[in-house]
Amino acid sequence: MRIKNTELRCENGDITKVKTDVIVNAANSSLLGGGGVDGAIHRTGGPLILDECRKIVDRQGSCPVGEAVITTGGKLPAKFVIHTVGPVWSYGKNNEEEKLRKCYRNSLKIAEDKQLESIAFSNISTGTYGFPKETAGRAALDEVKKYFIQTPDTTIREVVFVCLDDENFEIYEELLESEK
Ligand code: AR6
Repeated sequence: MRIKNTELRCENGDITKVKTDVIVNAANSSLLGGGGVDGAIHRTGGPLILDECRKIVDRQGSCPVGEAVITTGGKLPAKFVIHTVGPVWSYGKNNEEEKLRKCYRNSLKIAEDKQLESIAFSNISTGTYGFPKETAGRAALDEVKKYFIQTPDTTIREVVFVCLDDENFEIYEELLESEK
């Protein structure tokens, strides 16, 4: 789908292979790596990413849920990585959806500040952190759409939702199709 000058689409695959200006990692507050997509990004991107994460933590402390920071992409095809910390799902009792929306909003703001043109999101919080995939997909797409409606002079021309698992991919395909 398209909102003004920005194309929104989904892709089935591994985000470490995606060649957008920036990819968005589903990190944890320590910013020091972990499993899932975080592990894959640090493994493929190499030690420069962790070096920069460490410096950020030394400077400003650990990263709160909903916030985001940017580092080099190291050896990845993407130039940069935005590390954002999604909420752990606790049955919707802890304002998780708003926290997840904040991850998308803050990541877009950081990309915009750097004048980037393309961004790929992983499906934040839908793995280890247990967020229901359909609810997460709807919130993500709605928040991203809202951002572009409210930011008509954006530098971002392309947004890709990269889904490793088929369930997330089908959810995004349907959501994007139904909004065309
Ligand atoms: N490319 C694209 N998507 C991926 C990849 C990949 N290479 N690998 C996994 N996914 P998760 P979370 C998808 O658990 O739920 C980490 O240990 C996966 O299918 O990576 O936010 C962090 O350090 C799922 O849909 O992130 C944190 O401690 C999605 O990425 C914690 O897990 C998110 O799954 C964060 O948990």
